[in-house]
Amino acid sequence: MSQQTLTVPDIGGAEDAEVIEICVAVGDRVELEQSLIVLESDKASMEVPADMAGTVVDILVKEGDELAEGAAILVLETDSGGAEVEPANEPVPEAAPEPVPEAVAEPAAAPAPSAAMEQSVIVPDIGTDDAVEVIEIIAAAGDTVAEGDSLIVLESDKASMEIPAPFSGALLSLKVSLGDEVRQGDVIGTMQITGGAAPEPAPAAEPAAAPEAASPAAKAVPEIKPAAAVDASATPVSGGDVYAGPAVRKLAREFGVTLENVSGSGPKGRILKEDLQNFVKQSLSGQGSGSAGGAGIPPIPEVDFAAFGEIDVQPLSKIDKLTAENMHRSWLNVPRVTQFDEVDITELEAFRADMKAEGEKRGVKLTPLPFLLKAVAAALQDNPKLGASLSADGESLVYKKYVHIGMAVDTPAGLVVPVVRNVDSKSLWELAGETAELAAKARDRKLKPQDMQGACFSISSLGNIGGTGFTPIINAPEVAILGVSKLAVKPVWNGAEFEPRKMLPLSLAYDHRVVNGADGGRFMAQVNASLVDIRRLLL
Ligand code: CAO
Repeated sequence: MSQQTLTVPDIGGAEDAEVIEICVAVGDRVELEQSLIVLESDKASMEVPADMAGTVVDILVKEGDELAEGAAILVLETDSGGAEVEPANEPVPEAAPEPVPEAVAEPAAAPAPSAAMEQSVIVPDIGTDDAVEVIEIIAAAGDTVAEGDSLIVLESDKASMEIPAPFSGALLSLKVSLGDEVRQGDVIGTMQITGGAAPEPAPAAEPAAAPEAASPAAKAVPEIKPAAAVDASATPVSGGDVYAGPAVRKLAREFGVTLENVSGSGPKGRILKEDLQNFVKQSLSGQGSGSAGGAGIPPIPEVDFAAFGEIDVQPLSKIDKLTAENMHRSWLNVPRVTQFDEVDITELEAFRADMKAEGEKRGVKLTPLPFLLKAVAAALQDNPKLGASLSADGESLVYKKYVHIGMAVDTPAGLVVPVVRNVDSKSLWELAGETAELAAKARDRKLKPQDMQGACFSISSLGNIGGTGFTPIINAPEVAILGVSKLAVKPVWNGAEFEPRKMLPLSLAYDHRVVNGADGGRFMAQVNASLVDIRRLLL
């Protein structure tokens, strides 16, 4: 075992990338490639992965710190049994880096540019082999651009990144549209290079720039030419004269703000996050003071909390922001009814206790959740409206022939809802294993987008946390969700006397445009009956 200090890898030359999230804590076990911190520069946000496995013994940065390549992040007790490990970010001598041409468009895929010639513009190394979506087109065919001016913005699930012009000249064509997916090496356009002299092939990469084997680059930006990715900030980009980084552009999209309407207070008129925030504040207060425009919803007044005592402002995680957006959308769009019930699961609990030893043998814990999934799956098959969705035009109801159920999982980064597929055809043991696996993946941030898609219905179980009942928000376009609260032993009248029974509180929230009270009542009655007597699940 030895201790290693992990440092910031090549992040495209950014000098002041801000730590916006720390993904690990002292004592955590860290696997190779696991995200350690998230950095955000004015061009991109990027996760910095571990380049070795081990246990975190010290964290040397805090949120808000500004870091450059080589800055120490944390100290890791590594797994390498006693042998001294090379410092994380030093190049391995045998694997000396190949000279890297400086131009962004990969010359390997195009002939070396010569004066006034036509050149393809190619997606450079974007830190992933996956296809990445074009979320913004900044330049247009016919524009004259300087080397390093941003042409388009790409967004993966890890980062957004601007693709800069590899040369100065005229953009003859841009072959991508919004929503297209591109990969490293794809041709996205052509340029007529101006300025007479052919661009010089760049000098060999500095040996200090570690090769990937020695130091995996931060997952987001990396090989996009540093000078272009960062120094280009000195030159306003084209595209409606909007001059802003991806983080600001993304925020603007989330707010629905047209950046052309926002004036930038940064160097050379760059639009800063604060400019956008001020713009939104002004728009809201204008709306509040005049005749209520838009949806007519009055804004919540801004309060200076620091005036009343010490405060600590923590940025929301990406998941928190997405959840807030989804919840708000559902809240505003869906007329919701919540219906409550209490289910006697005394027998189910006795069966679960009987199965404990077998579960241990199988290495699976049988919680109430798999029973709930099975009971809901059966009730969905008999009451298919609860698993249907309204079509986008509101003219029809889409019934699904599959039974996929989402389960809300509480994670340190926020609420996520992975989906258990084909619940109707799985055994309780299978469901127990799969739900535990999905919950673990959720907490380790290992879920893929497809793991969270396709549900017909969701279950939100707060049973292990507490509460006697709650009104869950529907995960639209699903039309119903089951909330599960904490089991309590209660006196129940059996016709002759009160006896202690284990009662599980359930709440079914549904979209009243699709599900009426009788539908909801029948569904709930069936779930109830299946949980009271789980033999019904065999019928
Ligand atoms: N009442 C009492 N105890 C319950 C219970 C209930 N309704 N449901 C589960 N438990 C018990 C389990 O039996 C287990 O106890 P034992 O260890 O003694 O067997 C314990 O609570 C822990 O269960 P668990 O949480 O590990 O597993 P689970 O299958 O019950 O739930 C999951 C998995 C992922 C749903 C859960 O961990 C979770 O994240 N819940 C939060 C969901 C959430 O945030 N919902 C809100 C969304 S809306 O804001």
